[in-house]
Amino acid sequence: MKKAKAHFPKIRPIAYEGPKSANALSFKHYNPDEVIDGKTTTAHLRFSIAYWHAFRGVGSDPFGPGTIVRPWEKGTDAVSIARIRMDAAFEFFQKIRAPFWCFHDRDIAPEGRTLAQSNRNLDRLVDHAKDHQKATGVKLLWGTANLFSNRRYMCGASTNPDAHVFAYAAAQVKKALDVTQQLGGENYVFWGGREGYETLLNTNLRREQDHLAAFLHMAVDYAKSISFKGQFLIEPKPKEPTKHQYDFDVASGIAFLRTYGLEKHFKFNIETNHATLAGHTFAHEIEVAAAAGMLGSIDANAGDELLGWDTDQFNTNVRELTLAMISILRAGGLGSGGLNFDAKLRRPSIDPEDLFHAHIGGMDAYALAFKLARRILADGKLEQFVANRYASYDAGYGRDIAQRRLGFRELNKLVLTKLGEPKPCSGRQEYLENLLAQYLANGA
Ligand code: XLS
Ligand code: NI
Ligand code: NI
Repeated sequence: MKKAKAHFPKIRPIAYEGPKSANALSFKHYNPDEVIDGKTTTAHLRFSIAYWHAFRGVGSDPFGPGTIVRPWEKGTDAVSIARIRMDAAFEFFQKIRAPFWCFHDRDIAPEGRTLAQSNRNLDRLVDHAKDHQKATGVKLLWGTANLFSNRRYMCGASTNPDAHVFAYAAAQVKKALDVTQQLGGENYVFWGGREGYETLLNTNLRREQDHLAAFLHMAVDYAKSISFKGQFLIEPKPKEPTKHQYDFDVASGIAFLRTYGLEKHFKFNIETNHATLAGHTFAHEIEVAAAAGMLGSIDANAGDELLGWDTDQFNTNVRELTLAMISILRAGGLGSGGLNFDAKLRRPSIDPEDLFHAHIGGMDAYALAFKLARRILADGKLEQFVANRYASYDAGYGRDIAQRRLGFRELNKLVLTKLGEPKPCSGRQEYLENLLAQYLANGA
């Protein structure tokens, strides 16, 4: 591949300079090459850049069009612009030291007048991406299809009342799976888009859920037929764009998948801001997925405590991320998943340099949280506390309860003849919060 012109000429590859560095364009905690337990930090954290935000985000909101104008967005031919944009993107991936990227089909290539034309455009950009991946070593964490922007999807894709739209969405996802496979994608994501409803006055909820399940079964069958090895991921979100999204949260996602016999084929892509919109903490969603053996990947971002929509901000809340990391590490990590920055610049952050500040902050916060979580787990105080709290189920009648060897009759007799009144025991929440605060204050 011939060397392209630099799109971020003033910015050198970001280097680790340690927590005391005064250089804003350096990592304070993310030391990509540091080897921990035989693996580089890069391989542990598997950071990924979200193409739609980093390279298609323009800062628009319902009150005005974009504010962010990139110097490389020049020309009249949409496919040529898309190619140059991709050059800029891969330069960024390398300079920010991200080993992965993620995209929707329509992020990387313009939609054509027909599906055939859209597919041709996509093929051209996929070829370009292949060359870039080869030249840089950056890999595809996951691919997905945009089934929500085009007008045809205004009433949903697979849950659309019109079977014609369902068929179109199927054709689009078939192609998205093909190209994800061609680029070696390690996962494929299904975020609900407009799979939900606004009013029951025009909606048959049962039929829509049946159709969504039919769609996912078709995806599973097709992936098998092409020997696609990537992991399928559902990304729950409770609301936005529709008022009632069907994949509300991880728990309802698990129920949906089990109802329709899909649970073996899917894990979850958990997004911080979607968790909080559902009224959960980030760590709660991770724990629910992990408990079912379905923790897949993370869309790393943050919401705003005061706003009730998906603000997709970069997350620098080390406390929140440390708790999340504890849950992730305890579950044995993310496997083929990673930490994808599904996060965007604020509307007035218009310089290319802001892209670097944003991602440096997100990466550093996660890297610090990772180290803190490792320390906390290695220390074992928290783990030991929780283990002790449940110790009564480890032996005797407690173990018989857990193993379902006793019933109400036996326990009734046991309480009446032997056990009597239980002795209450403190949950020690404040003590544990202080312990956590101490870990955070002492640093990694
Ligand atoms: C939107 C979602 C979306 C998915 C990919 O809220 O987070 O960006 O991650 O379709
Ligand atoms: Ni997301
Ligand atoms: Ni989101």
